[in-house]
Amino acid sequence: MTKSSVDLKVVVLGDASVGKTSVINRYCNDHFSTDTLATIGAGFFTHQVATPTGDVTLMVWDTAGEERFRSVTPSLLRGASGLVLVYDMQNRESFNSLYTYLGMFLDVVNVTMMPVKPVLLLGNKADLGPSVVPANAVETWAKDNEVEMKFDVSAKTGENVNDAFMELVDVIVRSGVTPPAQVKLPKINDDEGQQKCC
Ligand code: G3D
Ligand code: MG
Repeated sequence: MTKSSVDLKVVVLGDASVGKTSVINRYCNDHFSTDTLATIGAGFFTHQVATPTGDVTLMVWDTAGEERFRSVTPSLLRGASGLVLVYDMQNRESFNSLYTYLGMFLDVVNVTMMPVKPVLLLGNKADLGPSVVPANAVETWAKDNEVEMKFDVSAKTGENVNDAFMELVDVIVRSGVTPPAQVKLPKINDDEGQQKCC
């Protein structure tokens, strides 16, 4: 893959233990670990993506779902081009929290110029069986909030994870929106799936 010319930042938000770190680890490293450590603060993984218009370095920011870290979320969202919302399909509460996270994103990032809202909704842990959140509740929530991209995924099996992120990248790239949605950050190195923490 050629050296990328565009860096895009996406932020992953959701309650604690819904599988944010696991989903990112599956996407960026194609790996699932059963002994994930709770995320403290935030950190990012990078992933190189080939798109029809060129290569993109995606910075996927992982966050801690705990209430005590929520005050830092707005600064993390600055410069983001997209949002990944994650809930646990076995945990209704985690679905109910999504509205708060979406609001945080929309408060910071102006998406009005984009034809499709750059928000990806992931119901994680699909491998554990049917969701406790009725499909029509997800449908209604997505429609009310104009969230067009939604997938049931499993970080454990990898089901739909890649396709979901591909769709988000595609929407962001096709929108052609330039800064602040697109951000240039210094390159640390060219390794795929590398994690940085702060
Ligand atoms: P978080 O980053 O949102 O806090 P983690 O969540 O990625 O740390 O995952 C929390 C727990 O859920 C972990 O289990 C992890 O293994 C599990 N998990 C994450 N994704 C999946 C999935 O797709 N399927 C299943 N079955 N489990 C998943 P532990 O036991 O370490 O708490
Ligand atoms: Mg985590």
